[in-house]
Amino acid sequence: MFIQNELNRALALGELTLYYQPQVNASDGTIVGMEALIRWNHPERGLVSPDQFIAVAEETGLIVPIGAWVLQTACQQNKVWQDLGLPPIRVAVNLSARQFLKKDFTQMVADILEQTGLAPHFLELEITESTMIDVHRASNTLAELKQLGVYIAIDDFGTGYSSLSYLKEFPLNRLKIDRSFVRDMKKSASNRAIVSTIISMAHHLELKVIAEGVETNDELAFLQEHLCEEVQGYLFSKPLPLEEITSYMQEQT
Ligand code: G
Ligand code: G
Ligand code: MN
Ligand code: NA
Repeated sequence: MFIQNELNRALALGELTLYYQPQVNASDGTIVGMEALIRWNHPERGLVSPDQFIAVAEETGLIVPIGAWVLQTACQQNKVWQDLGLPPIRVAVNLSARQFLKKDFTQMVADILEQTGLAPHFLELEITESTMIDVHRASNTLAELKQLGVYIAIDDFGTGYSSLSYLKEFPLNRLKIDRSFVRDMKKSASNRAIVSTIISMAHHLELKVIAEGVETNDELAFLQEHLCEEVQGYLFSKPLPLEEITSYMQEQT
């Protein structure tokens, strides 16, 4: 496909860029993290969303070098924010299964942390339930990452086809409630039931919870009432390019 050759070049030509979206403490509104979200600044097509190229990158294996670039860039940027004197926060990075399940993945993360000087507890890795389907390989990597001291979140929680058994077996830190459940909570009693039940289950398993796609004050109020620790969504900010998110952080402090 056309896009594949172009994607090959995109990394080398510096056309890939990271946007950042704040993750906020639900009770006091302080920024606790930033999710890094990749964009492709295409010379003709403009800003291309990851939905249009991550799948191709996964099929071709290009996700491995692209993913390494994302990790490196996000860790380095978080260190720069800290060096600017901004309050220390986590940076959250999305991972594809293919990238996470590679044999040398933990070593690569360790190398990036060492090279950027970012402390491990300022990095959170977001994996999806589908990454857990290969239980044996996932469990080895998760044990190594816990040893390293980075955090693990399950992204899009509740939308995958995996069983829940991994939740009690693996060293995880956080569930990210998928935005499809947060959306329409006001109208949908089932969505409210799913959201409150995920929070309660997570807390019983000693996991923290972040809700994504929070767009309204009503949604925020419901999540606060149910003791969801963190929130993320357009109510606070959409994903922004580096300069804008840095200004946003400076305004908040
Ligand atoms: O930011 P946006 O809504 O366009 O993201 C769309 C999807 O792309 C989300 O599911 C998100 O997890 C995924 N995504 C964004 N950045 C990355 C990345 O750096 N690596 C991987 N594997 N997926 C990403
Ligand atoms: O799958 P993942 O959680 O990584 O996807 C994050 C995506 O969700 C980003 O592409 C971002 O643009 C999108 N997003 C973030 N906040 C909101 C929101 O409040 N509403 C909607 N509709 N999308 C959001
Ligand atoms: Mn994510
Ligand atoms: Na998600």
